[in-house]
Amino acid sequence: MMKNNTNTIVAISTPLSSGAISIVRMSGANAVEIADKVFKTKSGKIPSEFQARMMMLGTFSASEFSEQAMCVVFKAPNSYTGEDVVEFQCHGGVQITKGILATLIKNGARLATPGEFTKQAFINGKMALSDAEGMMDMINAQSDAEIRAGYNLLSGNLSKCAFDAQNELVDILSELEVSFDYPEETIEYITKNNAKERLKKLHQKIEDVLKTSSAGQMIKNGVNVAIVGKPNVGKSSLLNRLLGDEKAIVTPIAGTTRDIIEGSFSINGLRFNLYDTAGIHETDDQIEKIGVDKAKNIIKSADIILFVKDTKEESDEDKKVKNLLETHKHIKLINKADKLKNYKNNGDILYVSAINGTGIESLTQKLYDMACEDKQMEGGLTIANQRHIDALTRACSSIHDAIDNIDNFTLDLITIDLNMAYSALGEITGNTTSEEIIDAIFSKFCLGK
Ligand SMILES: Nc1nc2c(ncn2[C@@H]2O[C@H](COP(=O)(O)OP(=O)(O)OP(=O)(O)O)[C@@H](O)[C@H]2O)c(=O)[nH]1
Ligand SMILES: [Mg+2]
Repeated sequence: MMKNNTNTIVAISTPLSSGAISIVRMSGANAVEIADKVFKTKSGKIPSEFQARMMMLGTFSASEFSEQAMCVVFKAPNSYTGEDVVEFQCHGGVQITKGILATLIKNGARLATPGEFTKQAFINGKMALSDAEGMMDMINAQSDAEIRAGYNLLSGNLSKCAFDAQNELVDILSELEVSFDYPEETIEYITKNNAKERLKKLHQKIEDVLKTSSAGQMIKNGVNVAIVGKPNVGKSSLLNRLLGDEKAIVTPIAGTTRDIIEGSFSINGLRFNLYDTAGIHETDDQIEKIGVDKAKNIIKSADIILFVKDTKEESDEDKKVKNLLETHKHIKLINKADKLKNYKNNGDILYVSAINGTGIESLTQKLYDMACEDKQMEGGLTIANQRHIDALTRACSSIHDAIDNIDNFTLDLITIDLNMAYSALGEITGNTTSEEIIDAIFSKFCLGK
């Protein structure tokens, strides 16, 4: 682990705009000493005399002004960063907050870089690398499912799995080493077989985590749904109904939509990205033609397609659209159900009305079920971060090589495989990770975190 640095860092931890309160956070060996120079309670107490984690009211003496503020001291190691931390809560004006920051810098603190508080927490063993990334995912989350996935990372589910795997590798390696020191063949045979079994189990465990990646990526990126069909069947009306917003222009004129109209909404906390497209048909209109091409392209990248018609009959145009969908996950809809007298949903076709909302609930349920099928959504941990996926994939493949090599090769070679697996896992836990990777991760954090 890296050497603890004694720099005291400071940053504004809340968004810099006028609000009710702002928080300025300072962390490092001199944090309390610096705070002593600028903050005093009415009865004359200074931060070094405060009880830890007790919020105190007092006066902050900035260079240009004095301000009534709250101050709380966290003593190392019981703080976010693991160092002494002092936080000031002040009135949320931009100038006040900047003034407090400037005063602390003047008194010896240094402006933190983005993510530096969390990096310090990592350096002091407060969290593993993947935990810190989970925190960032939570902060940037756009749906409930994303928050849940981020929380799972932050609570250490992935790092625990990677730490356990690293320990198991060390254990297996040391057993193998001992057996190679004892040249009796039976011992070596038993140990090798035992190691092989353990490695196979470990491989399976990591593969199980990798299996959650498709669900994880779906949670992170949302499910892409394209609405396609011939002109005037009500695609844009459906988009508006699903979004609960009049986002797309709707008219009785065929060929209203030309550009792709996008919008996102959630079903059970999972984000769906909708794409409304131009009605697909043969046309001489130059602009509409471009729209039709765009629609055809978006079909290729969609996860699910809503194929919309407005009658049961299938026109030649419908057939053309249908041909584009054969290999895609899709839901067949007949819209304008409000105009129909007798209809019955069957497993294949869903009747809906964008105008009065009939069938929309069944549609969202079907979308959700379809998005989640073949995906491991339960069990908490889902991984979505490409960095984690790459690291686990490499760990798996090195363990696989070790299993293949164990019977026929020397200990040196197996050691190389197992070390490679260990380092790959280290990219998740933070053991053995290069400084560049660590810097790259924390630089993506916001300032003051
Ligand atoms: N009765 C009824 N009319 C609908 C329904 N949905 C759409 N419409 C009408 O159908 C016409 C076309 O609707 P749009 O949503 O613009 O259809 P579109 O498929 O986006 O059409 P293009 O963009 O031209 O391809 C409009 O007059 C809508 O009011 C519905 O559920 N019931
Ligand atoms: Mg339209």
